[in-house]
Amino acid sequence: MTRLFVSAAIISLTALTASTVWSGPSEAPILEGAVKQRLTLDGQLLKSFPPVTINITFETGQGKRSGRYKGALLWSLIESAGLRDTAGKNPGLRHTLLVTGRDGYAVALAFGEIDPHYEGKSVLLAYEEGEPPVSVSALRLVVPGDAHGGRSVRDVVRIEVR
Ligand SMILES: Nc1nc2c(c(=O)[nH]1)N[C@H]1C(S)=C(S)[C@@H](COP(=O)(O)O)O[C@H]1N2
Ligand SMILES: [Mo]
Repeated sequence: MTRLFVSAAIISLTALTASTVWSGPSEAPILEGAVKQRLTLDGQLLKSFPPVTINITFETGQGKRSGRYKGALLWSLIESAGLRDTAGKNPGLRHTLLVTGRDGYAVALAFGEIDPHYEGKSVLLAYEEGEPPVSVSALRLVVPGDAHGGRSVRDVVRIEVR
């Protein structure tokens, strides 16, 4: 009797958790803007790119943070989406990326920072590991070389190519 009650409680709890956590496919982060192909940044797409792991340390208002993050290179995503603007000299260098978190916090990166022909920095959209841990539903921007954590956007929901 008790066991039945416990399993019923577990089943209803599971159902409740599932309905609370499930936010639908339209809620997945997106990459859009001045690109040929808008991307839905779900786990399947992110894991289709070669995974890159990076150790970073940055300063925050609450002291130093260190973490190891695994994710997809932002450059791979941009290459896959394709820049719409192909006119004139070095079109990429005119563009920026605006990365926004669920809370509206937003930071900009320059195209030239991540383009392998220029600074070629391994900026990641991290979906595994990290502290606090990231996941495909709580992506984090990882910007190696930044002294402060200000550009390490938590819970990325949108990347706009401008
Ligand atoms: N979405 C979002 N990401 C954010 C912030 C924020 O307010 N919102 N603050 C940034 C700042 S200023 C810092 S120092 C780091 C702090 O990282 P932590 O929250 O993991 O400690 O997060 C960055 N990422
Ligand atoms: Mo910060």
